[in-house]
Amino acid sequence: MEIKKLTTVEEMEAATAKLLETAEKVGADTWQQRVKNQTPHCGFGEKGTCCRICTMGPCRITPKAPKGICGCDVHGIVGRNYLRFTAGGASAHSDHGREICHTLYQTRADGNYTIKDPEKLLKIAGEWGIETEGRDIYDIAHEVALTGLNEYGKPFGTQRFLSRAPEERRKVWEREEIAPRAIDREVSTAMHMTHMGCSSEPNALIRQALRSGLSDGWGGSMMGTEFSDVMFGTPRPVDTEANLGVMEKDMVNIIVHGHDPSLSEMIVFYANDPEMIALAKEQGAKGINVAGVCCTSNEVAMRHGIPMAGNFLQQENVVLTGACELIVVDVQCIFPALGPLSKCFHTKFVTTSKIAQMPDSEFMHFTAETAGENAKAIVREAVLNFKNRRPELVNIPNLKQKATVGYSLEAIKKCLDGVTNSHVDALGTTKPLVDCIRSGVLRGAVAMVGCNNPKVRPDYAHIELMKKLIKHDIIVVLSGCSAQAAAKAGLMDKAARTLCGEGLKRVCELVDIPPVLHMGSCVDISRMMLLASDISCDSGWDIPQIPLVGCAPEWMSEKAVSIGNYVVATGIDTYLGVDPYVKGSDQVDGLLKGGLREWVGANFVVEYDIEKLGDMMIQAIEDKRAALGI
Ligand code: BF8
Ligand code: SF4
Repeated sequence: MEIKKLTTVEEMEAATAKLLETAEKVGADTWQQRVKNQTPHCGFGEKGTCCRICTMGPCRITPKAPKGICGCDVHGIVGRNYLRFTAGGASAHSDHGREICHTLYQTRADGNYTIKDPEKLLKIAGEWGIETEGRDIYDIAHEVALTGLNEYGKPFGTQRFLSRAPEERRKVWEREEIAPRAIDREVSTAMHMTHMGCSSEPNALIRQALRSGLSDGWGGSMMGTEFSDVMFGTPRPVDTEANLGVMEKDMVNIIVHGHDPSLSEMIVFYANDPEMIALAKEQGAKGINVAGVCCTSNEVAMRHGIPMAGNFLQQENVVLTGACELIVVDVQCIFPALGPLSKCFHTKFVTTSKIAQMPDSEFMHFTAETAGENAKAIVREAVLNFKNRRPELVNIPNLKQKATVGYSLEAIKKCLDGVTNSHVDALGTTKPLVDCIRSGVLRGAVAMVGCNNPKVRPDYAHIELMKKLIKHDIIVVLSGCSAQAAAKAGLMDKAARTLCGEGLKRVCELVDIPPVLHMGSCVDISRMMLLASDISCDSGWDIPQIPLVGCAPEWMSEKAVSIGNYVVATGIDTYLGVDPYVKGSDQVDGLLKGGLREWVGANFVVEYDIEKLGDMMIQAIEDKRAALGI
């Protein structure tokens, strides 16, 4: 079999270098330049040893000044900073989930948003004890949405979705007093604990970081994922393409960027509207092409096969192609740089959410009630902008790869079911996967997630680690910008199975899957938590025993830290390629990298050397196998 040819990081970098020439020509500012301006970074910030939570400070910890003015030591300061970082991430993910709850509340049979997966809705209603018998599906949806919204502020009890975790795990969370209560309460408690004159004891601070993280992963994010599936369909394998070459020279290019599928779904819908396509043709374009950036891209790729233009550090590149008529964004991971950058081209930069308003953008408020007309107006604006393109600036790199995406947990189980014909229950099972791991055909699994970060050569860590892992018969599940790195390189093409070890290759052939599986956006890491829970139930292994680790080699955001906290608190060791600003305190650092194991059975590992990081993960998986005696 011919070995699959991947797109190399060098090829991607060469394409970027060409685009940077355009940037220079038009006098545009880019992140590559801004990194130079910001380097070296502040050492206090990097170590987490600067406190500015009251105006007696800011206090910076040095050997000469080992305490802040209030007497807080370095461990308290580093721990508080870490907890605030986590709370920022948990709030962002969970607020995304809240928006999705509101959208679910707006669903109507004849409305902008409808129910596409009633089965999933009924399943959740059943789990939550909501009456379904003889009721209209939209009545049920509204009650589920309202119940979900109450998860944010309920005065008593813990998150409803915790019931999906294995019993052992729930006991750990209770024992350690980290079972998450109301989502907003966990964020609020984090902010309160870190107020001047509250907690400065590292154990207490890190415990609350785990709890806030869990309120995200098993609360807000999980609702975001589940209700998105209910409204927009649970992803199933679908073919698409990835990298900047998906932009079309002769078409109107609309880039959707951000996170909330409520917006991107509507844009995709109206980009297919015959009236809009006719208008595009009138303007001299061959049609309308929608492509995505960041997690929004994952959402619409997984459900509609919309091509993925790129990940986080490629967002400026889409504008630099000179072929982007409009870039429409909602929330999170959007560079404010896009405003001034788009002004150097004909590109319209449209912000839509009151949560993310930026200078030099056109604000077109998008709401669930007016979604249809908002989306149509945005698509129309893009189409009418086609004529303003400056042909001399157009340069679309000739880079793209095929990808099969859409491996929700349900889809993975269905694929496995198809092979074994087990049909153990209607919803499928992970037992065939467990059998493969038990027999050693697969050594284990890695959940690779997260961003790009200029501190790591962009995409290099993701791609190199994936190549290494699949060669060792370790299956990789992906989300977020890590997933797009894989797709851009060609690792999500089923033909990439030629790069696997013999065992994984056999599994991929039998099940007809690529060796790295796209599980969705960052809120969809909740899908991975459910996958781990299912494997635990199907195998009888406790989650920390499963030959499974998490990895975020290029992470950068507060959300990523919140995720890291809930992945570790769920019992999955997590390997990072970037430090979470805690080096200033050996106590906090020691807790995260070791002490947590006593609480939750897993911890963080940080290693900048990507080769070593990969070796460590493989070793950890082999150690877990040995401990299980398999
Ligand atoms: O939530 S992986 S850069 S896009 S933070 Fe952002 Fe990071 Fe990408 Fe999605 Ni996740
Ligand atoms: Fe300084 Fe304490 Fe105020 Fe922080 S809370 S800025 S350490 S005085």
